[in-house]
Amino acid sequence: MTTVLTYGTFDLFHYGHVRLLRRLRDMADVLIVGVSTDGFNAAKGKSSYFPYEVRCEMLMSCRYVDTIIPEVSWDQKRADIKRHDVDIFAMGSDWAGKFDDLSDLCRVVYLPRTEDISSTMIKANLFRERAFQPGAARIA
Ligand code: C2G
Repeated sequence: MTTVLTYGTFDLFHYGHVRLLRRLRDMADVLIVGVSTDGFNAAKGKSSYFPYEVRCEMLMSCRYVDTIIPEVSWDQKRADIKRHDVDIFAMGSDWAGKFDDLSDLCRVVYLPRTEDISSTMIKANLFRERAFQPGAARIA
């Protein structure tokens, strides 16, 4: 059984995320996704529109995702790879080369990003159309 692991914020879940997750799931039997917590995002200098729990809820609804784990630090990847017996660590190509140090533990691959879509782009376009007010998320 082949296990693949990836990490990300996955805010405003969009088709760029879906196409990555689908390709990853096609490579393996199990896809584990490390979702950045709100606290870790702050450490990354990122803020997400949806809170961690909602981002996890949307990812768990995705047919390609088998397991979700919290991503709380840059340094947890080695331990996660060992704990979950990961065969492949994979990220989109915007991270190319950044995690090659993990190649002593498992295969490391970077898949081409989907062009012309990102959470930042979505927010910028909605803001420009005055359809997006920062902090407007109201989770029922
Ligand atoms: N991605 C993609 N195509 C896009 C947008 C994103 O393939 N159009 C990929 C990214 O390359 C990444 C994953 O989707 O592999 C998640 O992207 P983000 O949510 O932006 O995650 P990021 O902030 O890059 O956090 O420790 C790693 C970090 O947690 C990654």
